[in-house]
Amino acid sequence: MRVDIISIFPDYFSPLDLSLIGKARGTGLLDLSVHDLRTWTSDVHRTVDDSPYGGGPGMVMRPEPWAAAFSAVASPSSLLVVPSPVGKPFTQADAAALAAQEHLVFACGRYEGIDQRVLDSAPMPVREVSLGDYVLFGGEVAVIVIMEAITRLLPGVLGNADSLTEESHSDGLLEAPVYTKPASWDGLDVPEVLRSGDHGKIARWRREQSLLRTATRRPDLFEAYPPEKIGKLDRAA
Ligand code: 6GU
Repeated sequence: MRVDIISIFPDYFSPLDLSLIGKARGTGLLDLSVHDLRTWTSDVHRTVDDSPYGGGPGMVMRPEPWAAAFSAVASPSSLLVVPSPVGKPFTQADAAALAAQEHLVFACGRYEGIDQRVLDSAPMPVREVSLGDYVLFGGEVAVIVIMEAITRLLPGVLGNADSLTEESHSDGLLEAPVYTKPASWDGLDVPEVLRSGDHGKIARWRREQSLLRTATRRPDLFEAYPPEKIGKLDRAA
């Protein structure tokens, strides 16, 4: 997969050299480039922003550098991803959809945002995504988050593909709690069932914990979970 990130703070993206994303880049599974938006300015001050029409606080990113940047790095078959607090909430399903794309372009807005005409006239499809109901300084950290969510879904990045199907949000539920050695620690024991060796019983316990956790912590997810799937657990148990 090819990814181009455009930002006025390219240094923000040094974490993408590390760990599993760095490894995916090293092995060629991920072809990632970071670009300084100011590359595509033409004035001596390398201006990227100006005051908002209609008044109000802060500054807005001017359209010209963005248009020039898209001409240089994108094509009509690219997908433009714009992190923004006014975007659609980013979910695991969105991560999977983005991971299936051949080429992503991320446009990191700063200040009060990017001139709307940039998104309305972009020469490729555009997705505005939000990480949640709060405001960040800019899209940079959001892009790092989104890249983590995407990269771990790329075929060949994770050794064990089961960890993708059995994790939180893969089936609309939160995952059950996990434990490792020692079996007894600080007076606290690992649940007996997990040490029983009975794989059917373990699967039922995990499923029950998963439903319980989701119902108590995320009633919104639990409400959206198909009731007939809960019934299936009862029959299995
Ligand atoms: Cl994706 N970007 C910005 N700038 N702020 C946000 C956000 C994204 N998600 C929540 N707040």
